[in-house]
This record gives sequence, structure tokens and C-alpha cells, in this order.
Amino acid sequence: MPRVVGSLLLVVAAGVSSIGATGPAPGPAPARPLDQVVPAPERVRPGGSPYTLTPATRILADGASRADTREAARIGSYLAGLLRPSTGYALPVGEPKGDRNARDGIRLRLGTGDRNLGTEGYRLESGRHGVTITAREPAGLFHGVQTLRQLLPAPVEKRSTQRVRWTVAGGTITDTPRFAYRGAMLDVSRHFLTVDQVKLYIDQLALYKINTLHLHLSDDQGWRIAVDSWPRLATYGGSTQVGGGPGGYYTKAQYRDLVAYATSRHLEVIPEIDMPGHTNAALASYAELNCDGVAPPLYTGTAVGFSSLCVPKEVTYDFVDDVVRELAALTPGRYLHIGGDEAHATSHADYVAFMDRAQAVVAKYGKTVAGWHQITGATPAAGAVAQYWGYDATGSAERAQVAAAAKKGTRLVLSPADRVYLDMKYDRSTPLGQSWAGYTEVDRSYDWDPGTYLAGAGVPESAVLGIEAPLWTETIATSDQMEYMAFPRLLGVAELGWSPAASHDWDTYKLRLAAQGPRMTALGIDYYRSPLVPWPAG
Ligand code: NGO
Repeated sequence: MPRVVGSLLLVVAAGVSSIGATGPAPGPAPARPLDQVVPAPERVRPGGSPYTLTPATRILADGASRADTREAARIGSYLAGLLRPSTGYALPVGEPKGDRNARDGIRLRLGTGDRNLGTEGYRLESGRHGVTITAREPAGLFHGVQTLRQLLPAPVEKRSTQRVRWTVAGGTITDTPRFAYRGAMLDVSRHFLTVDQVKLYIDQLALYKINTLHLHLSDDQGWRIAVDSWPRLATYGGSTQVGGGPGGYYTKAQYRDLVAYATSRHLEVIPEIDMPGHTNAALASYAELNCDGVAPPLYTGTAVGFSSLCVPKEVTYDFVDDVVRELAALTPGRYLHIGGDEAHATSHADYVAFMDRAQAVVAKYGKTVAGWHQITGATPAAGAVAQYWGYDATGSAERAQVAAAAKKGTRLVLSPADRVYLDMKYDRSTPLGQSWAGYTEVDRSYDWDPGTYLAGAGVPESAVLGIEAPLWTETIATSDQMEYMAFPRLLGVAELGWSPAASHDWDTYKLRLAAQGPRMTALGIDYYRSPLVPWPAG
């Protein structure tokens, strides 16, 4: 396992390991230090005996109630599914009661533990007799399992049996997130992404404790979700994409399956229907949605800001009501995103009038409004979430408008385009992506603080719900291309969203990031080998 040895050498270079400076001692490789996890855990107390998995290791699920035990067992089965192929061990999942071997193994305990763990926190204790993960809520247990996964050697991610000593260092991790909202967005409109492509991305996000998947389901180039009351939206509006390919859309059954898959990985799905601009696919599908009653042709280019729903027409609100009603029925999550960006073909008065009515429809169907930060130029509904996608060149008036809304209770999700837009090129040689917000190398993407980012405009950290990394797909169509643009920047986003501000430090982060290289390789993630990160050789 040359790659693992490489990553351990790196850790030595960081001075956080007890391995001598001349390299690892002969014999079994020492376990990964407990703090070599992305995102960095809140508190780590190393020490005590390590635990090594054996062919007899069991996964023991236990809960404060029957329901908790069942949920812990579900998470246990997920963990077993991850570990069985590479370890070759049986890893049976059961309850500890009456089990003679209950002292040994991986114990998952749900519904107990310190109240401070909240909904997503967990505690992981590793010692001679095993690893115990305790959480109050399922999401916390699931995140603890992701930490355990990262504490095992990188080949654990491979899908064939590996000859490796599966040792977890001794000690305790107590871990809760800094921000409640840690998101990633996929633009499935510019290039349609299949259910399998999205599921693969979901699995990759879960490893780094991302808890929100925002799906940009409609834009000028394609409408990607079946709507029974307006069927041509999907069948015609979804029939192409950027460059003129065949496009595609999700049937309701496929979409439900996708949402259920995300839920099983503890991600909340936020569907977006972008309105009133970015609507050419809808306008092309139904002539009556256009002010002049004439349907434009389908659009396969990459320009923005040229389309608008017809704000004065009543049929527009029948359309909005039907679409929101059907989408809300497919959405167990709290939010429905109504876009609102780049409505350059809509007058300001029309924009404000449209947003008033569209937001009321979202509330009518029991959802909370999310929108791009331009909705702060209208009147954001109570409890609305505005997604800030400005960048260093964004004017102070625009920032002030966002800050004023935050003062009135609008919560902010930060997606600064020159930091976390995953479609921005890393440098001028990046073959994919765009550069309108500037080149965004891995250090620039990581090196900012969501808590103080808009402080200059008067936004306190308490108004920041979290952060999100959008992946726009004008130039991106395959999973390899998605991975190349998202990884490794997505790990930095995950860390900014989860880890305490005090742990923020590029020089130590880049070493932990480098140690993730072999893991991403083992997972088949085609990541960008940034020259700024000391990746292990091999
Ligand atoms: C902008 C625009 C999108 C583009 C993206 C490309 C927002 C919120 N609207 O971000 O339509 O796809 O840039 O980087």
C-alpha cells in the first residue's frame, strides 16, 4: 500500500505523529491520527489502545427506543456495506443484548449521549475492545460513521479485498458542526445528469458530511422534472441541453427514488425552479406563458438573462401554482428554491410583483422560500433563505441590500462565486469551466471565513445559515468532469461549513487534504491534483 505509507510520511512532516523522522518503524503501519479527518473534528483526545478489526468483528446497533435501535441498525448495515468488500470480513449487524461477544466490535448507539451533540453531532471512542459511536439523532450517528471510515486506511474504499491491517487509533472525538447548512448544488439543466450520476455525487458528498443537495431543475436550456398538469415542460422543454444533446428529465418515480437515496445519506434535497428569468425551456413548451403568445425555440447556447415569464398574465400564476404544488408533494424537505437570479428581461416592478405572488404559493404548499440573493431586491417572505453568490467585485449597494434583508430576518447561505463556484477554472490551463469570477485555486476556495465574509456590509455570523458549493454545468457533462471540478475544492467547502473557526488554517488543512488523495483515488474520484497540495506520491 505505497499510497498509505506516503500519506503517513506526510503526517510526519506535519509533526503531528509520533513516528520517528526517519520514517515508519518496521511492522504494521501505525494507525491514522484521529485528527486526520476532513472536515476537521471539533475536539480530539488521542490516547489509549488502538482497535484492529478482525474477521470476528461485529457491528452492534443499540438505541434508546425500538425506533432508535432500528435506525442504528440501518446505519450499521450501511457501514457494513462500505467495509465488507475491502476487508473481506462478514461484519454481521445485530443488537448487543444477550450477545456474548458484545464487548467487542463497532457499537452504534442512538438516542443517548450529551445534549450538546445536537442533531448532527456524535462522539467516537476508540479503544482495545472496539469503537463506539454515540449520537442523539440519526444524522449524528451517520456523520460519526463517516469519521470512522476516514480513520481506516484509504484502501478501505476499494471494492475488492485488500490485505491491510484495519487499525483505528485509540482516543475520543467529540464533534458537532459549526453551520447547520452545508450544501452542494447540481445544475442538471444545462447538461442533464442521470439518476446514477446524481447518486454517485450524493455518496461522495456524504463522506464529507455535506447535508444538503440543491438541484437546479430548470433553466433556459432544459426542464428536468415531470409535471403532470403541464406535461410538455419535461417532454419538450427537457428534450435538449447545452450544445444540442438529447437532454432528459426525471419522472416522478425517478425523482422520488433520488430523494429517498439522498435521505438515506442524510442529505436534504432542495429543488429549484428558477423564475421569472431562466425560463426559456418553459416558454418554449407553452406559448400561453409568453406575453406575445408565441413560443420561442428551444435554446442550447449559454447566454443568460434573456427570458422571462409574463408577469401580468394570470395563466403565469396557474403555472406557478401547479408546478409548486406538484414539486412540494415530491419534497419531504423544508425548502423550495424559486431562483430569482438574473431576471434582466423582467422590469423591477414586475419582478417585485411576481416574487410576492410566487412566494405566497410556496407558503401555501407548506414550504419555506429559498432564492438567489436577488430576491432581497423584492420583499423576502418571513423566514426566507437568500443564497448569496456575489464575489469580490460585487458592489457595496448590492451587499448592503443583502445585509438589510438579513437584519429583517432573511437567513443567508453563502456561495461566493470566486470561492465556491465549482465551475470556476482553477487556473488558466483548466480545460473545463468558466472564469467570469476569476480563477479559483484550492487555497483561494478554502481561505475565507463564512462567519465574517459579509461582516463589512453589516451581516453578523448569526444571519449565516451556512454555505453551498454550486456546480453549474454549461461546460460539464460527465461524472469525471464533475469530479475534476468539484474535487478537491468540495472538501474545503465541507470543512468551512463543519469545522470550528479556530481550526481554520491553510497550512495544516492542505496536509489533511493531501492525505485524502489516496482515499479519493481508491474511490475512483478523478480529482484535480492541485500543485499547491503536497499529494503523496503514487
Ligand atoms: C450564475 C448564473 C447561472 C450560471 C452561473 C455560471 C447564478 C446564480 N446565475 O450564477 O445561470 O450558470 O453563474 O457560473
